[in-house]
Amino acid sequence: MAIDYSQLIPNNVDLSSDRRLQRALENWQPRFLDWWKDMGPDGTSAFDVYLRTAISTDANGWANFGYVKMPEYRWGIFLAERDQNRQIAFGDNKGKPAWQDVPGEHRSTLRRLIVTQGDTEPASVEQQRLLGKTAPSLYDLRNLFQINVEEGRHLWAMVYLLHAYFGRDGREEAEAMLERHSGDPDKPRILGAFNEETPDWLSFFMFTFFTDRDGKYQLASLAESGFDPLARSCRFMLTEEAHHMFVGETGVGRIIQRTCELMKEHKTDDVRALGAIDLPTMQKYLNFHFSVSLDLFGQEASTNAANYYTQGVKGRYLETRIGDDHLLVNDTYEIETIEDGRIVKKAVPALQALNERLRQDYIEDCARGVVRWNKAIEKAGINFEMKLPHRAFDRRIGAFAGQRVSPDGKLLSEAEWKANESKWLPTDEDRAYITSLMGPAVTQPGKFAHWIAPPARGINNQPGDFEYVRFN
Ligand code: BYC
Repeated sequence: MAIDYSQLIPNNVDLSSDRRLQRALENWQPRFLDWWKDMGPDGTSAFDVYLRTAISTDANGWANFGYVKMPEYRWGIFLAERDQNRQIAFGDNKGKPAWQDVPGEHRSTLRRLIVTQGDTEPASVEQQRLLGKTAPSLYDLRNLFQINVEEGRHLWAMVYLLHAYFGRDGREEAEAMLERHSGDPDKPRILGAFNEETPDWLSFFMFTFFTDRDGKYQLASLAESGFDPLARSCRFMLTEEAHHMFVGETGVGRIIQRTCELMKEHKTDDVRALGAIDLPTMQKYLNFHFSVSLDLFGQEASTNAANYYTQGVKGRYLETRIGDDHLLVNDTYEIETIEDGRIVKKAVPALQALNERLRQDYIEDCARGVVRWNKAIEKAGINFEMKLPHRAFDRRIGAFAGQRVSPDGKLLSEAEWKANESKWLPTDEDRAYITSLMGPAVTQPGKFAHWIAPPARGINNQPGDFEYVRFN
């Protein structure tokens, strides 16, 4: 169904046929806009930003580019097309028609998953609220804003489900989405990574590479859900997620490129003296963002995850392409854990290991990105390799929480950890240095901050000096 833009809330769910729901969402809309003004990108209401807006949810008609003032962005409700014959692909309900409504027995589980997913979206906008002040170029500023409005729309996607399918509880949860805030000591966001700060652009690019990629894997698992409206919402959200990860991968890649250029030109490793970001510091930021993002997958052995799967509410990554029985009751899966002071592999029931399996899919995907960064370093003739740290490094959730483990996976004493921590994770001094590079936003079209290379091509093939943001 095409998106109806004539409505106050653009949608492709025939919202006007359900007056009650429409009114409830129209009631939530001004609260969302107030939240955007208070907690969204700071001081940007008057800017004209070259944004893409979805015009249809099919592959061909996706994007429409044009200047938009962000508070006027057409946030709305877009679900991927319904497959009338869709069946649940896994668990006890395998082979049954996908649910068009919420089964009573899975109501609280589904609500909890939708709330957890929804909560991350406004959280990331809050985390990135001040970055516009220090943007390294108009191109980057525009990408930040594109991500911000899309995270706003992802919140809309989950709020629609809460309003449409969870009655009063759902409406209350939708309100609470705007009341919790990233890093708020009293009402924090639900998941750890979303209460961390994103104070500079290196952190932003690492976040969009690593943490948005968790979004990809979680959304892909929810896109397998037996609850069809959730599956269809997530399918469409995934199409937007790809751009966010692109921003992360190319952002880090462009910093690497600039650093390597300067190392070669000046025949030195000491690029800090030249106002650039040295590769060891980038590695430390990578370590931090990777481990924080690994925590987002939950416990290695999780009964919650087993239940989600058995009930048919949350599947595996690309569930329908996996060639097994999709029940997993007789299968085992190897996880890593600590026993007798050592990291060991241990087979556990596959159903319980689903968080770990998804984490493994995620790690392999991250590793492919790191290979691409390393190719660029090698091509520049520099002898340095970026590495993903071991999955047990610096974890807060799961079997390795609170353990001292080196990036190459050795269990350490507290003293050994303390002696090396500053080599592995950003220190206050590193952070101060990165902050010192974040000057006033570079606003001249085609110009870039000293520490980052220009992109290979413009958004929507625009020329290098395109005016992506007009400040008015
Ligand atoms: N922080 O059995 P477990 C995105 C809790 S990102 C705090 O492993 P489960 C985006 C857990 O809630 C994608 N608490 O739990 C990216 C549980 O609590 P209870 C977000 C945590 O349920 C960038 C307890 O520990 N989407 O979209 O199997 C920008 C036991 O753990 C954490 C989703 O996450 C943590 N890191 O797994 C914008 C999908 N980890 O029951 C957006 C929906 C675990 O003891 N969520 N806990 O009170 C889920 O599928 C699951 O809730 C989780 C946790 C995978 C997160």
